[in-house]
Amino acid sequence: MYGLVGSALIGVASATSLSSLCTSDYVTSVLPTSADDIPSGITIDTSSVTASTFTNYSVTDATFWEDVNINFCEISFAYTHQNQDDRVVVQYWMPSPDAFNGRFLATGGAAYTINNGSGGADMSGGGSSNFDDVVILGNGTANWPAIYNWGYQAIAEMTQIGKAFTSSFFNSGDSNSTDLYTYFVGCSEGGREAMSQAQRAPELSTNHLAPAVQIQTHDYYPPVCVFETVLNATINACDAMDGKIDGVVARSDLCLQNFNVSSMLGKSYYCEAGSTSSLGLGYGKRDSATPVQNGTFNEKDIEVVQDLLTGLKDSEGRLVYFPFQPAAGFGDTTVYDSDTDSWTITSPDSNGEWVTKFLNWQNVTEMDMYGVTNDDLKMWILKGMNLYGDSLQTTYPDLSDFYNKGGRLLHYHGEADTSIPTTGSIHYHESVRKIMYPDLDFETGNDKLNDWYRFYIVPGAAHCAINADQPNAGFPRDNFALMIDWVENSVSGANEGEVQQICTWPARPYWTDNTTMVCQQNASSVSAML
Ligand SMILES: *[C@@H]1O[C@H](CO)[C@@H](O)[C@H](O)[C@H]1NC(C)=O
Ligand SMILES: *[C@@H]1O[C@H](CO)[C@@H](O)[C@H](O)[C@H]1NC(C)=O
Ligand SMILES: *[C@@H]1O[C@H](CO)[C@@H](O)[C@H](O)[C@H]1NC(C)=O
Ligand SMILES: *[C@@H]1O[C@H](CO)[C@@H](O)[C@H](O)[C@H]1NC(C)=O
Ligand SMILES: *[C@@H]1O[C@H](CO)[C@@H](O)[C@H](O)[C@H]1NC(C)=O
Ligand SMILES: *[C@@H]1O[C@H](CO)[C@@H](O)[C@H](O)[C@H]1NC(C)=O
Ligand SMILES: *[C@@H]1O[C@H](CO)[C@@H](O)[C@H](O)[C@H]1NC(C)=O
Ligand SMILES: *[C@@H]1O[C@H](CO)[C@@H](O)[C@H](O)[C@H]1NC(C)=O
Ligand SMILES: *[C@@H]1O[C@H](CO)[C@@H](O)[C@H](O)[C@H]1NC(C)=O
Ligand SMILES: *[C@@H]1O[C@H](CO)[C@@H](O)[C@H](O)[C@H]1NC(C)=O
Ligand SMILES: [Ca+2]
Repeated sequence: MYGLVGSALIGVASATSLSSLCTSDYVTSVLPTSADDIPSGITIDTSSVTASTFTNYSVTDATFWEDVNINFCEISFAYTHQNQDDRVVVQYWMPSPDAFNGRFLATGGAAYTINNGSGGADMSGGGSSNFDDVVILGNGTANWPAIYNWGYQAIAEMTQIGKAFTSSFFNSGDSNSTDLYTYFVGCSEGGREAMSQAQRAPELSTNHLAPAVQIQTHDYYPPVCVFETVLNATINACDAMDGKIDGVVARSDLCLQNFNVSSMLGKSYYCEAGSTSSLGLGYGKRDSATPVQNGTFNEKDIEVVQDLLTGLKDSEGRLVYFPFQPAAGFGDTTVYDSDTDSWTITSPDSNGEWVTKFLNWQNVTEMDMYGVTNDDLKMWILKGMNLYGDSLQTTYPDLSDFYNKGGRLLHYHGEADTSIPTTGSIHYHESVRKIMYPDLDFETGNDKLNDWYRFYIVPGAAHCAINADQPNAGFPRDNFALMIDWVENSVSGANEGEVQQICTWPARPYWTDNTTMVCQQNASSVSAML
């Protein structure tokens, strides 16, 4: 795990006073040990402390931060849980005392790591920070302590220990850990971690397999150029629907209502040999040995594409999980197999492990997709929700505790995410509104909710990233600064409902004269996104 203390936005100043505190002796002397400060049953290993000073460290091209140079002391130490043969390593970055501004920030991980990996969290005693390495103890035996650790406990502990440590490290006399503003920033698995804290405070990984399985169910494998051409045509057709021609589809709701892929029947497609386009292909395997793809859209191509655009359905046609937005792309689709000289579905990669290791508790890394059906996916989705309902799942909608403690949640989702459908986040926001404000209508309930939990759809953004298919679309890298303003300075009023050209859900953007954005709300647009 990995925490960053103070602001990432500090300038380069007074590294001297920092280095005088950045010694393992000093850190060891201020480790929190009081039972009031650290979680019950935890013992910090006082001999495990490391401390090193970083001066003018450059953060560039980061997903969540603007470029910045910072000074900090990188500190790590280990702790154990009573009667458990484990060892957890936490890492914190401390700013110099004059730059410390009373904030504690925890950051999230991605995929099967609980953080960036740099903290080297060892969650089970097995010496690995990758959760898929430790989730089972052997065939048929789940590693429940590691599952709960990963689910929410480790982040909670890192935060509680980190806040107590921060207060004693700076030893400012008038500051204690409850005086610190506490933030969490994360996306993807890191976003799940944020939600896990707000709710006590899993994404349905099975759904990652849906496009490939749906294609297999049709037993017809369109060349990947078909999907690319549909994506390009959709972006072209829907770009102007938001009032601004910029290659960004900021109104996928209108796109869904007004662009019909069947209009592409009989149109031609062409992709050069050997092209390794990244367009809309998710994280699937890419075979650079693809031949020239030159053809015309037939009925089968349209049928498969329509099926993917309308989401995973069971054998009786009932919707199992939401589709991606149109103009997002299709996730993992087809790939050329030069051995058989034919098109086939992509390899499930790490998403298959969710089924083999997490659901079947089998020590298998390469899942066999042959014969897997839509109904199998449905069964696995239900099994995952049942099995991990109180550990990994983050759909609990009652945020009363979080709200009562003054918590504020800023939640966003790329409109062109092809890893996790945008609609999943909208549904979560909706479920919180319905549970927290059951007697208020949609409009009034959302107004109340927006006082402390705001949801933003980021036009054109991909999965926690900018989008090569819609290059003019931005990705918010100033969220943390906005969050600080909202929490500490109660920003609202003048710009309420509009933050840096993003509308607060359920409003959607529209550019009236090609430059001026307004946030508008239409019943049909809301229902098209839900
Ligand atoms: C910090 O590093 C940047 C390059 O990243 C350099 O331009 C700047 O001069 C450095 N500042 C100091 C104080 O060394
Ligand atoms: C995050 O992890 C990557 C890969 O392990 C590493 O190169 C990078 O330096 C890490 N970033 C930070 C901020 O620690
Ligand atoms: C799973 O299999 C791998 C490779 O055979 C082995 O290294 C690992 O120890 C096994 N893990 C468990 C939990 O059995
Ligand atoms: C810590 O700060 C909180 C909030 O200001 C205060 O209520 C509490 O008494 C303080 N605790 C200690 C041990 O000073
Ligand atoms: C789709 O559009 C991109 C960007 O303009 C282009 O590079 C690519 O060749 C197009 N692909 C197809 C199949 O038209
Ligand atoms: C908006 O601006 C772009 C770029 O200047 C231009 O191509 C387009 O025609 C303008 N009008 C509309 C309605 O998008
Ligand atoms: C798209 O057009 C086809 C053929 O005209 C029609 O069957 C289908 O219902 C349309 N789909 C939507 C979502 O309007
Ligand atoms: C694609 O195939 C059609 C029909 O076979 C042919 O007329 C056309 O020239 C081909 N396009 C390219 C770019 O090779
Ligand atoms: C665990 O299960 C897998 C899949 O059935 C099998 O290949 C492997 O040999 C098993 N390992 C042990 C140690 O039984
Ligand atoms: C959506 O609502 C706005 C007013 O908020 C209206 O001007 C616009 O025409 C509506 N658009 C659609 C597609 O209904
Ligand atoms: Ca546009």
